Formats: sequence, C-alpha cells, structure tokens
Amino acid sequence: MFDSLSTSLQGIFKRVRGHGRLSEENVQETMREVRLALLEADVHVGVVKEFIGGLKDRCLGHEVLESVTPGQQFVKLVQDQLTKLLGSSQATIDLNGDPATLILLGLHGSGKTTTAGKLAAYWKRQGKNVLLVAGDIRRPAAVEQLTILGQQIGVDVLGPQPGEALPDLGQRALESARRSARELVIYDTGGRFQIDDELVSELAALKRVVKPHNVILVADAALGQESVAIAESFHERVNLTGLILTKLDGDARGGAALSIRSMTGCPIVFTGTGEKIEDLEPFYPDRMASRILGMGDVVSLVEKAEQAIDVDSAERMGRRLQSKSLNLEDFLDQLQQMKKMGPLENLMDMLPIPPQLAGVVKAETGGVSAQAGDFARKAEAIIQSMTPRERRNPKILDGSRRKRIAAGSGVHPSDVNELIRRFQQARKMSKKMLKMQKNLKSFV
Ligand SMILES: Nc1nc2c(ncn2[C@@H]2O[C@H](COP(=O)(O)OP(=O)(O)OP(=O)(O)O)[C@@H](O)[C@H]2O)c(=O)[nH]1
Ligand SMILES: [Mg+2]
Repeated sequence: MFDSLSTSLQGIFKRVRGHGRLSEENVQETMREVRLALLEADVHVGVVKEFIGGLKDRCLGHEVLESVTPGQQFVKLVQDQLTKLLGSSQATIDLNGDPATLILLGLHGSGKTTTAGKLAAYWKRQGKNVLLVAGDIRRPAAVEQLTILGQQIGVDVLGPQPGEALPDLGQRALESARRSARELVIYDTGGRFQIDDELVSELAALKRVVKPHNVILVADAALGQESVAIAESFHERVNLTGLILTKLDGDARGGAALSIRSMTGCPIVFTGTGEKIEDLEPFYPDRMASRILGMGDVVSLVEKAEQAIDVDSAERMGRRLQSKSLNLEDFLDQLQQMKKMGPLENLMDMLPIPPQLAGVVKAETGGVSAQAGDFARKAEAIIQSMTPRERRNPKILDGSRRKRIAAGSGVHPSDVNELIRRFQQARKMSKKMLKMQKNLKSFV
C-alpha cells in the first residue's frame, strides 16, 4: 500500500544524504518535496500541513543544519514525525473485565466478520478463552459466515434465536460467557451502506446492555480519504475506542492509514493485510514508519515466524536432526509450518530493501512461491496418503507402493518420485550440517 510513497521518500532522502552540508534553501526545497509526496499519497491536506509544520521547525534548527551528518539527521526527524503521526506508541485493546468485551462495527463489506474471526484466532493463540457473537442478526448468511469461521479456528460462536433482538442477544451472550468462564467476548455486527440513525440507535442499544470495554471501527483502507470521513462520523456518533484498518494489502495509496489517527484521535490497534485468518497484525506506529521509509520491520518478521512455528514441533525437529532420523512425517510438519507463514511476497514488505528492488523480487518470487505452493500442496497430499510405517521409513517405498500412493493422492507417479527425491536431498543436507556442526565444535 505504501510502495509509491516509499519510493518518493527514499528518492528524496538519497538526494539529501548526498549533500555534505545542508543550507536553509536545501531544507526548504526538501520540505516541499516531502509535502508533495504526502499529498500524492492521498494524505489529508490538514494532516500534511501539520506534519510539515512540525518537521520544519526542527529541520531549520541547529539539529540538522549544524550536524556532521545532516542527511541522516533529516531522515531521523522524518521518521520521528511519521511515528508521531501514526500514534507514537502502540495502543492496545482493554482485556480486563469479566469477561472483557469488544464490539466490532463498520460499513458494509469493510471486513467486520473476517476481522472478528482473525481477532478470535489471535487471542486464542495467546491462550484466551474467547466467545464470538454473531450480531448481524438480519442476515442469516452473516451468522452462517461467522459460524463457519468459528469452526475453522475452533472458537465457539453464539448466534441469535429466531426473532431475538440485538440487545437481548448481547445480554444472553454475556450471561453465557460468565457461566463458561470466557475471558473475551467479540461481537460482530451488521453493516450498512452508510451510517444512519437506525444503525446508530441499534448500536447504542447494544452498548447499553454490554457496556463494552472496546468499541472498534473496522475501516476499509482501500477507500482512502472516504474511510477517514466514515471514521470521523462513527466516532462522533458512537464513541470509538480504536480502529482496525483492513485491506492494507491493496494498492490504494496509503493516505487513509496516514491520516486516520490524526483526524479522528482514535488509535489504530490492528491492521488487516489479507483475507486469511492469519492476516492480522498488531499496529506499532514506529515499526510502520520504518516500513514506509524502507528501513524494514524485522521485528514483526521475526514475530510472524515465531507465531507460525510451533515450538514443540521445532524442538522435535531439532532432536530428530541430532539423531539423524529425519523422516517424511517431519517433512510434512515443515511443509505445514511454511504454509502458515503466508506467501513470500507479503513478507517482502517487512524487509529493509528499496521498493523498486522489492518490486522486482516480488515479481520473480511470486512465480517461484506459487510453484513452491503447488509443490507443498501436492507433497502434503502425497505424504497423507502414506501409511505411518511408510512415513517413518521411506526406504520401503518401492514401485508398487509409490503407484498406490499416487492414485490415493490424485497425483502423477512422477510427483511421488519427485517428493522422495527432494526429501532425500533435504536429509543429506541435514546430515552434512550436523557433521559441520560437530567439526566446528571440535575446533572450539
Ligand atoms: N484483501 C483483503 N481482503 C479483506 C480483508 N479483510 C476482509 N477482506 C475481504 O473483504 C470482504 C468483506 O469482508 P467481511 O468480513 O464479510 O465484511 P463485513 O464488514 O463483515 O461485511 P458485511 O457483513 O456485509 O457488512 C471479504 O471478501 C473478505 O475476505 C483484508 O485485510 N484484506
Ligand atoms: Mg459481516
């Protein structure tokens, strides 16, 4: 979403860094360029004015002009200012309460139901006992959508009884949550094409009963400035505690994400970066600023890897490698964990590389990762068609067993051969690495 802004800002920085010293005119000129870059990214005019105003005073002071590395100093100030614009420190969701409650609201198609599922899965991973409530009571399909999501992630969903009003469902959900010692209740609600009195009074009635700790607007970042106006009007009428911006993976110019905090005064708590359950990221203003400025966000990348990799199975794998007995079950484990990390292209945004280069790498690896994804899907099916004995002892896979497995998993026999070849290669590599490790140990 921030690609073109990143490119312009990095071009500006490169020019600034090229100067040994900066004159006042240099700074004025650079400031004009930054201003233009922000406006082109669809950032609200008022926000741009404030941003440049804050930057100007400091840039024209001795901090930059008299610095030995004025370029670096300038970049640092832009980074500070951008972090401030995005909200300075991380805002969190209030999870105190018995149970803690969170209402999601927003216009049609902004991503409420999907986000409800993502949030429930997020806190379930952190060990919370969560209940989802299908509060979009007018559309049976919406209740169904959340129920299916709940099944997928293993979280209970409470839906409306025939004819039940929203506040009654809200109350029943609270009682049920208390009985079953839930720690967090997440309410999905119905959307509208625009914010109207009926929606507002419905939400107000639900709020009176639930007394929610968190009232979160789910806003579609792809709508640009329009989503900022929507957020302002929701905040005015229902008093929000935070925002979740969805569809940050889209190709909108990022203006909404950069303006919304400052225009509404509401903190961004999470962002949605895709349609899948795991495509949700806690929002850290400083990390987002670094990402926009092309300095990467290695911390989030590491956290994503930690989240995808299940510690138990990583330990198991470590032990297996030590004992040289890597088998196809471990291989399957590995494939499944890689799949959880998501496509390579999404991870690229978190690496500190220039956007032009990132574009090329994405185009290249997009194909590669699609191929890798195809292979991973086939490999999973193939290994799942094997008996436990075959998985643990791949040596016994003769021609007739391979044929049976190919038929069972719906692939060509050559795919089975390819998988076994890759597995043997991986095993050889791991043996080599083990040997190297031992040799190194004998040196120290
Ligand atoms: N690319 C992308 N798509 C998203 C994201 N979040 C949601 N979507 C998609 O947006 C569409 C609408 O999502 P829903 O969760 O059904 O939206 P909603 O706000 O519940 O919609 P209504 O119930 O009709 O008001 C779906 O196709 C989602 O897959 C996101 O972060 N990125
Ligand atoms: Mg919905």
